[in-house]
Amino acid sequence: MPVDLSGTWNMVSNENFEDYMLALGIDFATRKIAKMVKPQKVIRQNGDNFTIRTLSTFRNYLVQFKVGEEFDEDTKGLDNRKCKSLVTWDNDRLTCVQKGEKMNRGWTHWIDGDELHLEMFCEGHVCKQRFQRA
Ligand code: 1AG
Repeated sequence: MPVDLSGTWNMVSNENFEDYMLALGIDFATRKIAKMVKPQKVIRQNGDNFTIRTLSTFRNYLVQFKVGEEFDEDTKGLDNRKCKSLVTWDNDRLTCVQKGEKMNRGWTHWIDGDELHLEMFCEGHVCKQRFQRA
């Protein structure tokens, strides 16, 4: 049985987000606002089916997928690109590869103690976020 990431999680730290956004080509004004917000993750894990909502006062983002099945992702409201995304379990880490215009792009979620971790990476830049249960 894989771990269960389900729940409502509040961001408690956000390292290197600016670099990650720069790698994605996010404009100055958007970056200034985006780095101020503390998003909440609302994750629903039902077997291999996931719904992950990232909610904030500025933007919201929704992604739904089945582990092991490639899907078309439109990062609407973020960098507005189209990706072929594939999420798999790497031991207890839920890992997404986002194939598209940007090289080496993706993210990894895992739980350590009572915290949810997220690393988002793009072209060698890594943003590290931690969340605690709401
Ligand atoms: C994600 O999380 C994306 C979640 O896939 C959003 C996190 C970073 C934003 C990415 C690029 C920055 C572009 C624009 C900034 C605008 C708003 C940022 C703050 C609000 C976020 C909605 C991985 C995983 C599954 O949890 O989605």
